[in-house]
Amino acid sequence: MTTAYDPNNIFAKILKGEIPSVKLYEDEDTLAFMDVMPQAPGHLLVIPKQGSRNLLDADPAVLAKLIPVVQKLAVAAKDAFEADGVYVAQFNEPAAGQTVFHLHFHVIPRHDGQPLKP
Ligand code: DGP
Repeated sequence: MTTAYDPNNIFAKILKGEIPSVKLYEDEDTLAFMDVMPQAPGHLLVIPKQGSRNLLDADPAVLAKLIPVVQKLAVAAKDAFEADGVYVAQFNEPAAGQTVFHLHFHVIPRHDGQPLKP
């Protein structure tokens, strides 16, 4: 069973400007901003403007616009933080660690020697 999208989730409020965020990138379909609880310096989040609870209910057409932005920002974050790699992750439903129920991708620059679990 699929749980309905809640339009009052935190990231929906960020999209509406009801909660402040440090914005990094915005276009017609996508917003990227800094994670308020970073796992490492440069930890950012990329979200679609269209409301999807997570990857499981996302429209593939939305993903087709979102993923190139994730890629672009992963490259930019790696360069900006002189990282050795970039961790890109997203979680679906509480059992998998999801806490904010608006689809988002974590982009986290990683350096050699850091523990792999963010
Ligand atoms: P997840 O576990 O994948 O649902 O991660 C949600 C992330 O959202 C977590 O890393 C912390 C971040 N987060 C939670 N509340 C806020 C907020 O109000 N602003 C910002 N920028 N990030 C938030």
